[in-house]
Amino acid sequence: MRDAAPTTIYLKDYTPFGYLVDSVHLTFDLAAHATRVTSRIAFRPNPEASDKTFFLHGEDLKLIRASIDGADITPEITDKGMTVVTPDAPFIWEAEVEIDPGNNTALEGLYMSNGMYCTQCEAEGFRKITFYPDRPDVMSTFTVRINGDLPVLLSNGNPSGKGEGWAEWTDPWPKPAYLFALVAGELIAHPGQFTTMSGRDVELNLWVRPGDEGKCDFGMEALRKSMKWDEDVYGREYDLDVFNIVAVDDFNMGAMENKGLNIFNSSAVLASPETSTDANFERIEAIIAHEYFHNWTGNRITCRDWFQLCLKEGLTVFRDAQFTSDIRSAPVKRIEDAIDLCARQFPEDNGPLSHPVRPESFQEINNFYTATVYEKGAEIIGMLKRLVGDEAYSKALDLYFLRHDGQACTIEDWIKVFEDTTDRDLSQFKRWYSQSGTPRVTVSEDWNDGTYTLTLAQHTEETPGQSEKLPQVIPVAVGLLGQNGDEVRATEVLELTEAEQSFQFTGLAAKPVASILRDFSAPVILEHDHTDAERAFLLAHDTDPFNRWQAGRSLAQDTLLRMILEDATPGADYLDGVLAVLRDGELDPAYRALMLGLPSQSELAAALFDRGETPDPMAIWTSVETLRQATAQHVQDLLPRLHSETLIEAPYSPDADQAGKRSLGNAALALTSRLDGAAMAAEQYAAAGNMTQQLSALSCLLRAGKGEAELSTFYVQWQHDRLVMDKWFALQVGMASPATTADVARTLTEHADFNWKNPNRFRAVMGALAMNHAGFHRADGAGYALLADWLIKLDPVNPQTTARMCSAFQTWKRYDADRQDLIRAQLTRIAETPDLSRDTTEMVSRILN
Ligand code: 0A1
Ligand code: ZN
Repeated sequence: MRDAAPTTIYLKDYTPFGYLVDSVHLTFDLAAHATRVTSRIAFRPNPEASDKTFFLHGEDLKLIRASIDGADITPEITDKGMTVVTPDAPFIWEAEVEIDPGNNTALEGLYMSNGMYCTQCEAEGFRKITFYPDRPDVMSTFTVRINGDLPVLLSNGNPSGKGEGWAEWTDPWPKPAYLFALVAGELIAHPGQFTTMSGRDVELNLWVRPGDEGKCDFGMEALRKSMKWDEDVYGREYDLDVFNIVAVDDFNMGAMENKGLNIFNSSAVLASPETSTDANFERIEAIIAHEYFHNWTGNRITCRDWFQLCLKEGLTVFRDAQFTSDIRSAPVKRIEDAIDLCARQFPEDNGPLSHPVRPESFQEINNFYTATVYEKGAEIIGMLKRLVGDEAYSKALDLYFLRHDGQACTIEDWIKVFEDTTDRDLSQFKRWYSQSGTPRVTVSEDWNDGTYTLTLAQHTEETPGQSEKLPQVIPVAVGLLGQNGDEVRATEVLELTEAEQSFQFTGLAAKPVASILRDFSAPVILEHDHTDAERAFLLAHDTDPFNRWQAGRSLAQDTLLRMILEDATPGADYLDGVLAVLRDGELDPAYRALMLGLPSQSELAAALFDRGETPDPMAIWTSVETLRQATAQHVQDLLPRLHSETLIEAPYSPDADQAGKRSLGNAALALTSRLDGAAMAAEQYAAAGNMTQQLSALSCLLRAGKGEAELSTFYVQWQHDRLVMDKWFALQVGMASPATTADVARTLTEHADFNWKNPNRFRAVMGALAMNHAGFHRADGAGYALLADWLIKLDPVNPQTTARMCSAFQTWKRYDADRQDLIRAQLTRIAETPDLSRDTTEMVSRILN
C-alpha cells in the first residue's frame, strides 16, 4: 500500500506509551507468500503514562483474528494500525496475521533474499510483521517459535528448543521491537568461540550461503577482537550463550545490530584476499565492531524515541573508531575520518538537508540515518572526552552503564552522567545536539614582546529552520612550533565558548608558528590565512600528525583554487613539500599515501562556492588532472622505489602494515601511470595475486583510457562473484572521463548483470555516477537525467534506497544557473511522480526548498 499524506512527528510531542509489555510470544509459520505470524503479548497499564490509548502499529498486514483475554475482537484497521479499547488491568493480546515476504522488495520487515527469509526492523519495520507498539521505549522479553521446512531457523537470544521443521529462541533481555530478527534458510555456519572475562563460553557463528564459506575467517576474527576490546576498554561483557551473524545479499544498509543475531549486508562481512581490497577489510572490521558494540550502546541501553538516534549511533561510531585506532594506526584513522566527515557530513550540514544531530522533527525516520547523526554525533563524543579528559570519560561511561542498563534513554540522560561525574555545567556544550550547521572558526594572531595572542572567532551560517545561532563550546587543540621546527608549547586544549575569544601564550623567545585544531579536535571549518610558506613549514615540521597532513591538504587546495581562478601553475611549495614527505622513509607508508591525496572535486566546488565563486566542474577536473600530472613529474625519480613497497614477500595479510605499504605503492602506481602510459599498471594487473593489487592496476588502466581487455578478463574471472562484480560496475563509472560517465553508466544499466533491485548493484552504478563529480555534472544534464530516471523507477520497489540516493542532488545550489535549472527540473519530475513514497517525497521537498 502506498503512503497517505505525510505527517510530521515532533520531538516535543513525546509521551510514553500507555502500556508496558511483560512478554512477547511469536510463532512464525513460514511460507513465501503467506507467512502466518501469531502473537501472544502480555500488556499491563503503564502507571507513568496518562494517555491510555491502546494503539498498535501495523502496516501491510492481513488480520486473520485478534482477541483480548481470549475474547475475539474485530478492530477497525487503518493503513497505520489499530486502536482498541482494553481493560484497565493486565491483559493478554493475541493476534494472527498473514504477510507476504516473497513480494517484499522494500527490504523492511520480513523479506526474502535468494530464497532465504530475513528481517530488517530498524527503525519501524516490525509493524510490517505483526501489530505491536513499534516504538523503542516499549521493551520486552521475546520467545519466538519458527516453523519452516528449512535447515537453519534463527532468532534473537538463546536457543530454547528445536525439532524437525521448527526451532524456538528465547531472548531474556528486554528489547524494543526494532531489535527483533529472524533468519531462515539454507545456510552454512562458520563456527567460532569466545570465553568472556567472567569465564562464560559463547558460541559464535557466521552464517553464509553455500559458496561463501571461504570468506568468513576474517569476519570471525574481527568479532573475537571486538568482544575482547569491549571487555578491556569499556568493561563490557557479552550477555548471551550465542552470537550469530548472518550475511545477506539484499540489504539496504551496512549491517544491523539485532540482539544476538546481527544481520549484515554481505559486502560488510564477507572477505577474502582474492576478492576484497585492503579498504574492504578495514571497513568490514569496523562494521563488525560497530554492530557488536551496539550490544551495550544501543541494545542494553536503547533510545527513548527516534529523535535520540545519535545516543546509540554517535557513541557506537565513536567506540568503533577507538577500536580501529587501537588496532591499526591512530593518526591514519583520524585522517580517514576527517576526510569522510568533510566529504559527506559537511555538505549535508551546509545545504538544504542540514539538521541537528538530534533532529526536532521528521516525516520518515529512515531519512535520518545520516552522516550528521552518525559521524557528527561521534565527533561530539570525541569533543566531550577531550574536554573532560580520559579518566573522567571512563567514569562517566561506567555510570552510564550502571544507571541506565535496561532503559530507553535520551541525550539528557547521557549529558547528566557527565555532569554528575565531573561537576561541569554542560548546558552550553549541549547545543552541539540542537544546533545544525558547521561552525566556522576564524583565526587571527598577534605577536608582541614575547607574547603570542591567538584570537578565535566562531560563526555558524543560518540553516533550514534555524536562523539564529548561539556560540558553541569548541575544544581547539593548539601547539606552538619554533622557527626551527621544534615544539615550543605542547598541545593544549583551548575552550572556545564565546563568539570571539583571545588566548595568550607568554614567555616566548620568538614568534611561533601555531598548529591549530590538532587531531581535528572539533568538527568545524578552520579559516586561517596561512601563507603557503607557513603551510609548507607545518607540512615539514608539525609534530601533530593530523595537522601535518592537514597542512599538505590545505596547500594542495589553495594551489588548486589558484589554478582554477587565476590560471596559476602548480605551486612549488606543494610539490616540494610532497616530495620531502615521500622521501621520508621514517614515515608510515599509509600516512605517506594519505599525504598524496587531494581534496575531492566536490570539496573544491564547496571551497569555491564559499569564496563566492561559481564552481565549474570541468575547470575543477582539469586542475586536478594538471596537478596530478605535475606531481608525477616532480616526484618521478622516487616512484619506482615507492611502488616497490607493494612487493611484499610474506603471504597476503590485510593488516595495517601490509595494507599501508600497498596503499603507498599503489598511489605511486597511479602517478607512474601518468608517465608511462600505464605500462607498469598492465604488468601489475597481469601479476596480481590479490584484489587490492588487481583493482588498483585496473583503475590506473581505465584512468589512462586503456584496460578494455583487462575489463573483459576481469569479468570472465569474477562473473560468479556478486561482490566483485559490484566493483567491476562501480569502477567503470568511477574512472570514466567527464564526457563519457553518463553514457558508461547508462550502458551498464543495460548489462544483463545489472540487477537494479539489489541495493549493492544499484549503488555500484548510480552511486558511482553521483560520485564522479565532473561526469555527473556534465553540462547537458545527462547525468542528472539518468539518475532521476532510475530513482523514479526504484522508488516503488525500494523507497529507502531511493530516498538516500536523492542526496546526490543536495549541493545543487552551488552550481551555475543552467545546471540549477537542469537539476531543479529533475527534482521536480521526481516530486511529481504519482504515488511517490513518503521517504522520497520528504527528501526531494527538503532538497528543493
Ligand atoms: N543501526 C544500524 C544501521 C541500520 C539502520 C537502519 C536500517 O534499516 C533502515 C538498517 C541498518 C547500524 O547503525 O549499524
Ligand atoms: Zn550503528
